Amino acid sequence: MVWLSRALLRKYGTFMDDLRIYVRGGPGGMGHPRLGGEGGNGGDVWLIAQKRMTLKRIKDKYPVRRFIAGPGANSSIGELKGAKGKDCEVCVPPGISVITDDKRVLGELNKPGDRMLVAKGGIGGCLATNFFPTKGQKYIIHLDLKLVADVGLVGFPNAGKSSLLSVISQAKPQVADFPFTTIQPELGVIKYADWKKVTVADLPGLIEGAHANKGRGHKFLKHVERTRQLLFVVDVSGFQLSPKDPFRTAFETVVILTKELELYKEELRNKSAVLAVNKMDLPNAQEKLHELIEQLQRFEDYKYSLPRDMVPDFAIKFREIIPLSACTGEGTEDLIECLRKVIEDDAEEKMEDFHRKQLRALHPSDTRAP
Ligand SMILES: Nc1nc2c(ncn2[C@@H]2O[C@H](COP(=O)(O)OP(=O)(O)OP(=O)(O)O)[C@@H](O)[C@H]2O)c(=O)[nH]1
Ligand SMILES: [Mg+2]
Repeated sequence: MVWLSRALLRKYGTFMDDLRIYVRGGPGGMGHPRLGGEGGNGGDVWLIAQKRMTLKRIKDKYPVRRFIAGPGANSSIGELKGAKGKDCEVCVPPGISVITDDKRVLGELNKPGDRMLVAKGGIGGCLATNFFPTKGQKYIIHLDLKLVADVGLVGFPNAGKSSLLSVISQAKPQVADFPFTTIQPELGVIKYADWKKVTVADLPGLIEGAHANKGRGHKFLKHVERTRQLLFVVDVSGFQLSPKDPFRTAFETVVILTKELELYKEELRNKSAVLAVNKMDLPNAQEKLHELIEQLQRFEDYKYSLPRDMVPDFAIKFREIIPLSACTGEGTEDLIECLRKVIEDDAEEKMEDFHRKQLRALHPSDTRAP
């Protein structure tokens, strides 16, 4: 297994979703004490989101990963007000969170053209600074790439997430009967007859303890955060990571996945979710499906049969439960239609909410507004 993961890492090792860089604003220029001249301000460092840019390209182009803006010009007899230093513009991929070394989020760049100032240049020398300039700001920051997708696949390893993605979209992710086949997120697009598109992110399998970064859980959970809709994928027959790990039924896998999301970030449990019960072609799948549905419907009764630390504070409410088989294709059309419907319903709800808020803002005293 170790050999296998190394081979896979060699193959997929070029994918990067985090890059640490050094940024420094330019120093200000000297003032001119005798003539009262002001030095120019130092240049600033900006991040600019650009289509088709990748973190890997930034790293290849700037192996030292230092981005320093130009110095402000000194004040001189010919030019009393020194010119501003040259700004340094770093092109980054859209869908980036900018994070400090101590995990503080400074901001996000979500779409091409978004800009963010990350290090301001120093101030040019002037009367207030006794004509001495100040240095530019300097930081070490992380460019943290999150996938922006409509739907994120969430499940234990081997549940059939990649198989499902390859059936419902044009993507061809690797599929194999060992855990952790997928080690990097991959995007697929579902194309509908009327050209509507829904993007789906295949994420590496989560395991128990993912919230505490077990199995590099954080790396994968962070991608879940940005998807609009979660698609839980479970194996109707349950899951066992290895012979020394406990066997988990389909119900237990749903409960554990919910708990892992909740422990990682409480807000995740408010995300809209659909449940795909996969491998319905296997023997006894129908009985197991009925059992799972019964357990989910009567969650409050069944949760007492589980260890306490496995049970989430709130049961996730699935918008739909869809039995299917990625192998035979049974049920996958229902899933494709269902994903579109829930995404459109959500968008409509958000729009209504927005209009309601606007109405309230226009008539603050009108309590009759819905
Ligand atoms: N019988 C049956 N097997 C399936 C089905 N879907 C997937 N499988 C098998 O389950 C195994 C795992 O499938 P993957 O699609 O790689 O699973 P995954 O969830 O992407 O796994 P990781 O990438 O490891 O997280 C493969 O051997 C698939 O052929 C199904 O509907 N029925
Ligand atoms: Mg996979």
